[in-house]
Amino acid sequence: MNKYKIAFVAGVMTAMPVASFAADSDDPIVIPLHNWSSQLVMSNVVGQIFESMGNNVEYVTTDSQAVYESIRLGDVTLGMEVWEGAFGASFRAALEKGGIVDAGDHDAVTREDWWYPMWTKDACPGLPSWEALNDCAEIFATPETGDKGRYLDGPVDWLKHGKERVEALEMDFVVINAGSAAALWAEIGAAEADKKPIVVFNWTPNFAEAVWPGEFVEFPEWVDGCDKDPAVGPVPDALYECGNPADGYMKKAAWEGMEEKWPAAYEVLTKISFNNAQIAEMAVLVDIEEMEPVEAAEVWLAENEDVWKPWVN
Ligand code: TMO
Repeated sequence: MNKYKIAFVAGVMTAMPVASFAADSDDPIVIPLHNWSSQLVMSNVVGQIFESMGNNVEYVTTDSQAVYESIRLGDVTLGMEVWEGAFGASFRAALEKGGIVDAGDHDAVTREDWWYPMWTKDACPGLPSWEALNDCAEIFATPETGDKGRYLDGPVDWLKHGKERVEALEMDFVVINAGSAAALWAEIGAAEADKKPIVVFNWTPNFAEAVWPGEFVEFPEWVDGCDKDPAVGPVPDALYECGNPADGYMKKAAWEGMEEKWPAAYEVLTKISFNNAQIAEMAVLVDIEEMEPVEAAEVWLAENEDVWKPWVN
């Protein structure tokens, strides 16, 4: 606490109950950074909002599954993008153990799954059904996959269980994990010139929807427990045969101790809610306009004061 704050607190101490002075700790709020653009921009947006309130912030690059254990233990303070499809299972597991809290939903409705650019449908008109995709498997074959189709899944830490799904549904596909999100965009870009049919992991909200019209493959509809109980879902002895939720949540998560240690920042965190257009725009700033996430966050904050200032005041 600086001298000014001490003098101020002393001056009003007699008039107000002590509890109302509860100030945020000077310790840094630890914000995790992951490997896709909207998360990087949003995390910097929120970090810069906290800094504007006088808080200290530290960023750490972490694995996007292991982070829920780190939040639970208080090593990381919060998470801004808990996507139901990719991280619902890890988040639920951490909630059960304790130490992490659900800090509310964003407005955004999310989906993450197998996806194709629209030209793919010309070569496989039965799409978006997964059975039709499977009947077309050979048009997705590459030297690497022999006579089976190639599906480019996300990086392994997004844990999409593509391999398990292919096995459970007995699909004629080989699942390859991309090394990075950029590898997914490169795959779509390379296929675009001669309209080569491809199927890759993608999600919404994202910048990609503004660049390449496309659709998600329709797998057996998600039912709760499909990833936990083999009896749930259309294949009796399998896990992961369901598609990801078609209208998934995006939540914020926080360490249970955040509310007491940084009450003002925690209150702002609970108010923050981004919609699909805002999250897609954050990705656009990096993936199309080629800004660094820190700079993208500065631009976003400068252009959207009407969105975020009410959360702070
Ligand atoms: C977690 N992600 C949005 C990349 O699917």
